[in-house]
Amino acid sequence: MLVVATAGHVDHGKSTLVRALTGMEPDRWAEERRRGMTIDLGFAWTALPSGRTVAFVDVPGHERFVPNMLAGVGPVPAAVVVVAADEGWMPQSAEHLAALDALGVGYGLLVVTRVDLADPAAALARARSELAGTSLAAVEAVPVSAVTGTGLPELRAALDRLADRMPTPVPDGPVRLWVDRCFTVRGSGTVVTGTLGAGRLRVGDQLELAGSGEPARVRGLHRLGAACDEALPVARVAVNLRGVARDRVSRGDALLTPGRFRPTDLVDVRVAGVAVTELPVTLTLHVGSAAVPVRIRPLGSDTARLRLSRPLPLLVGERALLRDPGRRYVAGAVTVLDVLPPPLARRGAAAARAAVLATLDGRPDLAGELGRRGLARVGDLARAGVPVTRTPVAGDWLADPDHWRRLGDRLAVAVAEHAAAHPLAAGVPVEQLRRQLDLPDRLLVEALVRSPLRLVAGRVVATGTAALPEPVARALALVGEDYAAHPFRAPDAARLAAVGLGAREIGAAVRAGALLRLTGNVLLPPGAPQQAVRVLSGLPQPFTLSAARQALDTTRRVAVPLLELLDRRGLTRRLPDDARVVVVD
Ligand SMILES: Nc1nc2c(ncn2[C@@H]2O[C@H](COP(=O)(O)OP(=O)(O)OP(=O)(O)O)[C@@H](O)[C@H]2O)c(=O)[nH]1
Ligand SMILES: [Mg+2]
Repeated sequence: MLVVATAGHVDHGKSTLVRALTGMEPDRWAEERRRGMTIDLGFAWTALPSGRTVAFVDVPGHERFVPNMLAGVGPVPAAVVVVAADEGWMPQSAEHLAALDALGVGYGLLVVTRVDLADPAAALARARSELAGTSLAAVEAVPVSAVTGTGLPELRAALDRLADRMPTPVPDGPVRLWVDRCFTVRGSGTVVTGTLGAGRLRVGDQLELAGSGEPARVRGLHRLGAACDEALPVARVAVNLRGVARDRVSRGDALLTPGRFRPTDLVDVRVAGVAVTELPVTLTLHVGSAAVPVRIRPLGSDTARLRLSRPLPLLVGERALLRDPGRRYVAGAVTVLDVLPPPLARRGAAAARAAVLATLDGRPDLAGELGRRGLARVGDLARAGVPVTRTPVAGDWLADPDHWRRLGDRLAVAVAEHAAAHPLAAGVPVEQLRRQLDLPDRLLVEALVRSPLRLVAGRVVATGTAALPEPVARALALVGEDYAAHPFRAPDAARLAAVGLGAREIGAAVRAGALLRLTGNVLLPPGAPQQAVRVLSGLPQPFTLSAARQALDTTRRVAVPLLELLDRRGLTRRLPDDARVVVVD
């Protein structure tokens, strides 16, 4: 389905044209028909020569109703700019074009109407020159008279060609349906309408309202006035919502796929068409069908931070416009650069931020986002419109590779410093390191632990003799000489006391991985199990405890717990007669 909005000055024949093409009445209100003037959005549709459908969102041209016009064009991907041959280019022709250009609407047609009243050449030439340099510069132009029917067949054909050029919609994307109408149907409850630009809607779907976060289930679905079970983009749809009171939803709200958007009230943007320092402090931001007052904080010559008076489900790269509702003009074209901007608390933060914003163009860029943020959650980036194509470093956390390496280094330094200050302490608690490195999640600390660091019972410990205090390292060197001669002979209590290894020193050495504790104070070098397996595989299999003891040149005090350790690690297997075999894999 091709969905197009009309645009153009009051009384230039937009509604008459829609009526002539569709046979439907776009002016829904009695007051509109009485005054011969569109006040609010109108909807009408018809089949094109190709058989496909075109649906119109007909907008008011009067300057008082520009906010309604903006709600109509905001969510629609294409526009028909209407100029009357007899009146030519007028103020709202210009304002509507400025709005379409600001929103980046690049698909459309120029229609010069009322050609039965005047030669269209002058109006056409002027409109062409006004369109030049805007997003609609390249559109086809068609002169028509809705009264005599001149040009209508050509217009239908041009609409078909426009439909051919439109980008293919994404049916599998998340739904963000900007509500442009909301009403109650007796017996059915609340109904909202909108233009479904991406994603599919089905009866029974669970959605949520952007404004309140309230859940809303699709109770019924209409596409162009006909009930259906499913609607694919692009389509005009009416959605009957279960569980939503009429006063809980209004134009400017949006129906969302749950969890796929993150409404935000703080965005950093680029503003085109005006120097941001010349903007008033407050303006109205128009995006989708929403119009929200915003406070503007300039952050550079063409970038600014907007504080929205209510959160909107915005995406990086989104186009919007700023308008001065009092003075009635489009003040600037907005491109959203960041929907999760960092706070600007420190001195100099605003200038630094301006420098960052100067490098952004609104194109979602995962590497860039991670480079700037260091760390980010998968969901936050996806909900901001940034496709996530990398694997998290921990949980749902993504990290910039350089930042992650630096964090790893800082963690090692922090653990080493702690060990130096508290030589015999059992490592540093994960939570303490999380605070020290200012990380948002303990999972990140745990993921940063890599050799020679080790995670032991909620603490990060340094392993290896290098991490031990000097006297302990010296004592270990002495026992190391004993082990060199007899690797499987554990030093007895007297020897341990002689070299200065008390209970605390032994504990530190064991945690650091410099000693292996078999039981109590039965200690071996950390590589003893592997070495033992090498020796034991040289024995005729199976072998007895006594054979093992002799081959390892050790005592029962060591051999019994050592073999039990090997059994537990699956390196040896104990047979029913208490003999063992080395497990070969
Ligand atoms: N002669 C002639 N009159 C036309 C033509 N198109 C529209 N009109 C007349 O122009 C007047 C305004 O037409 P509308 O269709 O209401 O104009 P509009 O652009 O929808 O106006 P707003 O919605 O108020 O902005 C009406 O009196 C129409 O009958 C045309 O092609 N030829
Ligand atoms: Mg009208």
